[in-house]
Amino acid sequence: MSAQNGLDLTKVKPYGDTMNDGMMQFSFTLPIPLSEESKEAAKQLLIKMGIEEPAVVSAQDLGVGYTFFIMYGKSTHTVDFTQIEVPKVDSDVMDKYAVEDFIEANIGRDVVIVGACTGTDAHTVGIDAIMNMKGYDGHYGLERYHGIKAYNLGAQVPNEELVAKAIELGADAIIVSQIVTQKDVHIPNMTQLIELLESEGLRDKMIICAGGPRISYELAKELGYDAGFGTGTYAEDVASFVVQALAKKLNK
Ligand code: B12
Repeated sequence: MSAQNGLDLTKVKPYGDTMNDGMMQFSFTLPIPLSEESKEAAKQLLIKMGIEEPAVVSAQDLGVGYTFFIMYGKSTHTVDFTQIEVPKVDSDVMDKYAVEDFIEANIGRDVVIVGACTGTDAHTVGIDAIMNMKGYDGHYGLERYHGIKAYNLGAQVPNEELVAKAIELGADAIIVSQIVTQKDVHIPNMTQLIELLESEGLRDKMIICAGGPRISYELAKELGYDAGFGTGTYAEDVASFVVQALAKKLNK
């Protein structure tokens, strides 16, 4: 199988300036001071990763016994692009106006969506981008949609509070933002929400979505969510999913 440019899609390699040159750029820190030996250590690390001709283009002593490297090298590995399968959201993405028409035609009442950035996570920008009236990058947020009642609870919202609010407002959907993922702190927090909903007998009554730069559809599904949305998501992506999933649920 080959792409338009004659590339063999079963053996795809990084591209620098010549097809199949395998060129890659790396940036990382080693916990050792800057020296000729630390540069050699960085090169050996790349060779162990299957990189040929590793070259240090920048090495900066961070002042406390750490060195930050930027390196180039050529990958010896390829990937078979024809065998790649990625689980994805299985709804059609509609624009704001099509979502509004869909609600009118298929649901016939307002859809209630409650959202928050939960746990200890203080990042509000992601959930605001999806929910706030103004939206993000030229895409209006859910608060602006006719037929959607959107409630943005902000950040550092405990799961218990989110569930209580969802019950109070009669939510059709809960949407959760998780931005901090270091040391996998999001996993127990995301899991706890599903457990709480299950214990309240609500899990199957609501559509539950998660989003964030390191939240994949696959991860969200694994943790018991209906869908997950990553970097570059707009309000219409999650709105399209929610209204289509809700219509399916209501028309069962
Ligand atoms: C701004 C910022 C902050 C601000 C947040 C201000 C605020 N009010 O939100 C402040 C300074 C408070 C902050 C604090 C911290 N931060 Co900070 N922060 C950032 C920064 C620079 C930008 C994040 C952002 O606003 N992105 C823009 C939005 C629009 O993008 P987004 O969040 O990805 O959202 C989009 C999608 O992901 C998706 N999405 C997001 N949520 C949802 C939800 C749903 C339902 C859907 C559908 C979609 C969706 O849609 C959005 C639009 O497309 C990032 C680095 C970066 N460049 O990303 C670090 C970053 C997120 N922070 C980081 C860290 C570590 C912290 C701190 C822990 C630092 C510290 N040691 O104190 C604290 C967190 C404290 C806490 N308790 O949470 C790390 C996280 C690393 C990790 N993998 O976990 C990052 C990546 C920086 C880094 N490289 O180390 N931070």
